[in-house]
Amino acid sequence: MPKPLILVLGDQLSLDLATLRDAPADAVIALCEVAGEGRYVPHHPQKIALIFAAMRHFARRLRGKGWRVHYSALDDDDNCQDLLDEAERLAALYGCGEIRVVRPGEWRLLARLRRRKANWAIVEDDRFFCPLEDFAAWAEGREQLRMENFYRQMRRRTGLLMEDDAPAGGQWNFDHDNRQPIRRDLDFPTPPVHRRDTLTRQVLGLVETHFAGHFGELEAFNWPVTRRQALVDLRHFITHCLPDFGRYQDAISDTHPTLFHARLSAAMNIGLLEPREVCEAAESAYYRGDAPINAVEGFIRQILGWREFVRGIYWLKMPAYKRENRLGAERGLPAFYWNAETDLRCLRRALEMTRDNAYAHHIQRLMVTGNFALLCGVKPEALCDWYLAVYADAFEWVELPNTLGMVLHADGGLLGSKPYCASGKYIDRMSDHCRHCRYDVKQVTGENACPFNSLYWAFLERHAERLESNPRMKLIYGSLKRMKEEKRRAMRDQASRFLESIDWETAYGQGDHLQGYRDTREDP
Ligand code: FAD
Ligand code: DLZ
Repeated sequence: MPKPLILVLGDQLSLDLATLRDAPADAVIALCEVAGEGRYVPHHPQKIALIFAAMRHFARRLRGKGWRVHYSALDDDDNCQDLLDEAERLAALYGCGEIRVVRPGEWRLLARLRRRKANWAIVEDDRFFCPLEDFAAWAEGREQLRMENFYRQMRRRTGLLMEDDAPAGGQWNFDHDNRQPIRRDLDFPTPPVHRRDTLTRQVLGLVETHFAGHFGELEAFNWPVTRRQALVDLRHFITHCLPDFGRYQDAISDTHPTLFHARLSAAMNIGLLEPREVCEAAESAYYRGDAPINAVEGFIRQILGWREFVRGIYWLKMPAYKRENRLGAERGLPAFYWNAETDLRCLRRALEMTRDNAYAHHIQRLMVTGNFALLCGVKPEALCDWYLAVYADAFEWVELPNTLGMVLHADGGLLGSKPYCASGKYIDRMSDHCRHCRYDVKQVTGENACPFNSLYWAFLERHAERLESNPRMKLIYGSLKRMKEEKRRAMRDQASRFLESIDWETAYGQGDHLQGYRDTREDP
């Protein structure tokens, strides 16, 4: 048998990867930095640096284990700058009969792979708890796909937080103990600072040179680029953050980007940490008595429940899922999503933190930048590409269902039973932004009124036909109906004036930072 070429993608950096586990001793392992992957959306420079630095360290680790590794660096003269072309070039160069790759996490790449003529073998990705065929079997025949039902099944299947047949602590879900707002006296743990070795410093220089026009700063780069660094982050989270994770999971801080969140999604998504070991570390903390059940259950639910659930939905529904737009949203993105120049304090801080760290926590993504885009009617395509670009953990299998489904409700309620729309009142309750804001969160109309308020009511009016019969929205539509028409008109006008004042990206790819990106996404 001629030796295979094993292509390891930048988000597959795990020694236990299916293709590596079964690799013959003479296999050539290829890791390829290519401009094509850096540019199909304008990724945040920290995301590109994370992937490249982690790839370079992983190649070194593989060599240390005795593997023959070919590493295509971005500035190699003979680099094709496209993943699939480059792998085919290397297969020819090394006389490999077959190219093996674990199923990529994005449809665009899988679709391209399936159309290739060379001898590609696509191997299932088993770094998840739930194989895709099991998810499809679970979904089969169900009228509604609800995370909570799926999650309970996953708890039973994995035994995580299970005591015989019963959930630990006597309940499946402890969210009633969570959801506390920000408090002035909270002391947030500082994440570990990772040393930048020569490889990482070289990558930072490379990214600075080649991706200078992309939105995002490199200066604060502090992502784990090796498994060892990722384990340091995991230990830090379990010791210092997990005990308070549940309580303050939904809180938003004007100053602190991470609060008690794990900041582990990027490491898990690129293969430096296994979701199972992360869940088991949290479970052990509970049984040691180091973290309460509401925190541990809430945390495990995010990974065993939401993370697996959105992946299942993605592969079940793609490629049609990406075209969904049930609320008929047609606006481009507000231009300030690319420069953080807005006087809405909550948005400004979420965007600044995103720019500086390639990170914003879930509630900032869902209830600040996401909620604002939902209320304004930003079209899924524009918002999804933004989320895919700006976060270090962003890969389409997880980003798209969260954005299109959870945030924009563009799938008609497949992923979530109601839109997560909210007025300024919610942001004021959960955060300390509003007291720094030029707008008054208590006002709905008038020059100083918080724009979230009128946008919220205008959104509800606009989509009444579709949403008012939703049992979870009945209460709020009751309030809307009780309002006098005069007040409703004033709110509508206020929202319209605000929307007119925004600088919108009218066509995708219009801004300098986006020029040319659209064309690089799929083979013609
Ligand atoms: P924590 O809050 O500490 O949560 C722990 C872990 O749970 C995370 O590391 C993550 O692996 C998992 N998790 C939590 N919520 C979700 C969720 N809704 N879906 C899937 N996994 C979840 N997550 C990504 O990994 N990549 C993305 O591209 C991504 N895009 C998102 C886009 C939008 C619009 C929204 C609302 C959410 C998105 N999420 C995404 C989910 C979530 O916001 C991030 O996983 C989380 O903020 C990562 O930070 P953390 O590790 O500190 O998470
Ligand atoms: C995100 C990314 C970037 C920026 N660059 C590369 C790269 O140069 N080489 C590579 O193998 N992978 C990269 N990735 C990750 C891929 O985009 C990812 O594997 C696919 O989107 C599938 O999830």
